[in-house]
Amino acid sequence: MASYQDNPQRMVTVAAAQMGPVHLADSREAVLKRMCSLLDQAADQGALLVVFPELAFTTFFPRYLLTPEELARYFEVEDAQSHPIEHSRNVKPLFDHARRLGIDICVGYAERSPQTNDSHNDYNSCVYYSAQTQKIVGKYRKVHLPGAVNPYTAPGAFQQLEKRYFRAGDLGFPAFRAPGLVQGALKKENGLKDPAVTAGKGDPIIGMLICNDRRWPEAWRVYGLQGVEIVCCGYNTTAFATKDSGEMVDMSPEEAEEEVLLHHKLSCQGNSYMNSCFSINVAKTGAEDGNPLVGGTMIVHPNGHIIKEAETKEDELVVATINLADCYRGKGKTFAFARHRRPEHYGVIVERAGVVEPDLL
Ligand code: CDT
Repeated sequence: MASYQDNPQRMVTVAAAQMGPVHLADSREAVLKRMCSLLDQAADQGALLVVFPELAFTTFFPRYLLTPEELARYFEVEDAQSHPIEHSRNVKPLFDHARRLGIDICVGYAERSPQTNDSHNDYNSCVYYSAQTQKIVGKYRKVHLPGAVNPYTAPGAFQQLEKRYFRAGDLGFPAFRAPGLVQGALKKENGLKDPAVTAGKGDPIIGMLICNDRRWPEAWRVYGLQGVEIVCCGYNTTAFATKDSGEMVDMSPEEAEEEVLLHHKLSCQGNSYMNSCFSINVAKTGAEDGNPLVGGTMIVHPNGHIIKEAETKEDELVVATINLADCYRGKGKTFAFARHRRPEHYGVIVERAGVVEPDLL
């Protein structure tokens, strides 16, 4: 059983690279230039990990009904053997720049993996690129896809067509270790095998979520059960949307945005606390061709406090130096899972997706 005793300080400087709007007419070169400039700022401030938003390279295209031909331009064509994402022509400059600066990046993109039967396999994905190994060491495909397959027909209805354009992620929630972020991390070659001794002393344990996933405690808990220390989560969250019927909601746009921000913060702060992990939550924000996205980029502490948050709705780097050892108060006490969890009572969580109410009286 992990004891989290006598853990050393594990300091690392991390950054959330909030991005302002990416409009339909913005060129890929212009977007990459903005992203590389955020990386330069991160290097100046000593950050070793930079997290970018969901679908960072393009506008949030699931708000539009697109033909297959129109859709193709938003995807990175990926094939595990010959074209991993970091070699994709459209995005390679970002990975090259991260490598030159010695910075790890986590970045969201639309993934298209051609299959042998030629049917498309599209996902809303993100990868973690390790500057030390010059490789992708983590990949995640968004599990919780919001929205609908078919567009709403009412005039003025807000569209969210992620279920139409993407398959639900099929990789689960795989935590992984990122080398090179903290000094003196315990390695396999040190020969120690007892988890009671090694827990909290290896290279940092990372998990990735994408946007809507952050609202699902199950996703965080699966990472929590792998000892996650940093959750990276990029998002594009609409600040104000009409009802599916096209009618206005019963509050002002300002009130609606305030409530969206509240739900975002509750989700990230609550789940960081309940899984004793830091989280780096990163918005694409501002109005994309008139469609408002909420801000709220923030780095959250394992005790649930916001350590640092964005002040604008533009490209902005939010930087914090964190001590991963701060995770162990929760992991070793209130949320010492092995001591306190009762999985024999949690069966319903994996047995059913929807609500089944008790019989009527
Ligand atoms: N991109 C994305 O997942 N957006 C969703 C909108 C859902 S409607 C509240 C989100 O959860 O932010």
